[in-house]
Amino acid sequence: MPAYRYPVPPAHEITPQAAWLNRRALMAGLGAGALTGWGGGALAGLSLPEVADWPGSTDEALTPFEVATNYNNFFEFGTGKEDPAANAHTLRPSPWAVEIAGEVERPLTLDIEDILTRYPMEERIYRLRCVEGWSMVIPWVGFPLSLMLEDAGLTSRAKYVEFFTLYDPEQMPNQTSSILDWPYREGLRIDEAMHPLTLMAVGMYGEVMPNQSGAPIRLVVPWKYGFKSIKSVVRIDLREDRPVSSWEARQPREYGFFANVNPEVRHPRWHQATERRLPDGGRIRTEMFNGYAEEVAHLYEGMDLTENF
Ligand SMILES: Nc1nc2c(c(=O)[nH]1)N[C@H]1C(S)=C(S)[C@@H](COP(=O)(O)O)O[C@H]1N2
Ligand SMILES: [Mo]
Repeated sequence: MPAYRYPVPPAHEITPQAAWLNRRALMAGLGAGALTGWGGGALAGLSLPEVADWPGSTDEALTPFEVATNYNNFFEFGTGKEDPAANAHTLRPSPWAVEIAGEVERPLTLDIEDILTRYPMEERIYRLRCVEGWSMVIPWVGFPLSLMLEDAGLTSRAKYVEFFTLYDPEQMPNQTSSILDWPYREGLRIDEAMHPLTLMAVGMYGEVMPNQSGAPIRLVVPWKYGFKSIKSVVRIDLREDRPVSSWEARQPREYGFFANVNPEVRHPRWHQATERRLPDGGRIRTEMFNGYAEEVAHLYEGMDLTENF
């Protein structure tokens, strides 16, 4: 387990949030566990095995866990940043299975319990940057997606990967709204999916994944805008043709397929040259590929990134 300590947020940061949580708890008649999300996988009986340290982690200060789990985008539970923490207690992370199908030699269905013991787990501290202009630094627990794809065996026609979130309005109440075309869908090119930085995460801050952060298993692609990192994945489909993500389908001018963090490509609504590192609000420069250019720039050689944004 990690040798460092998680930063304890100063009182002025935690107090308003704690007060807010207490108010929500009283209103909803729920315990704080359900609200912070630690009731999710933990209450469902999931636990993490041994977790190894990963040498590539950033040494930037971690975003306090209270902030990372109470300021989320997870539209299945509402469009407000506090909605997922307040509402995601209806998600049941176990039983849960992930299906790998399409252009594979051995279609696979893996229970989350199998996944937790089958793959070597690492703690990787990555930056996460949302296209809206905020960013965090999060210690994920997970394993390379490539390991799962290799288990299924790719056919020569496997050129793209499509991911699907669970569709179940009973567990994800905002799926009754038409804000997005459900289930949430995302896609990667096969070389992006097989890249060693591309992670399937099953936990964060040394614990099983909180519901609002995408329990029990989510994608994390650190060089792309946050929306590519699809939460609560149930299906992974290998395909020959390029999939269309939920966001791209809704607004193709704003959400490109590649969604690489790129300070030089403007977004119609949000500034991309700098970002606000949560929680203190200071703005810092956004780096090309979110600081992972050395590892991933070669994937896009010869592509016009203004056109393929
Ligand atoms: N299923 C699903 N996955 C999702 C989203 C969503 O609304 N639904 N939001 C995305 C966006 S916009 C971001 S920025 C990240 C946020 O992840 P976090 O809550 O762990 O910070 O999740 C992404 N994955
Ligand atoms: Mo986002």
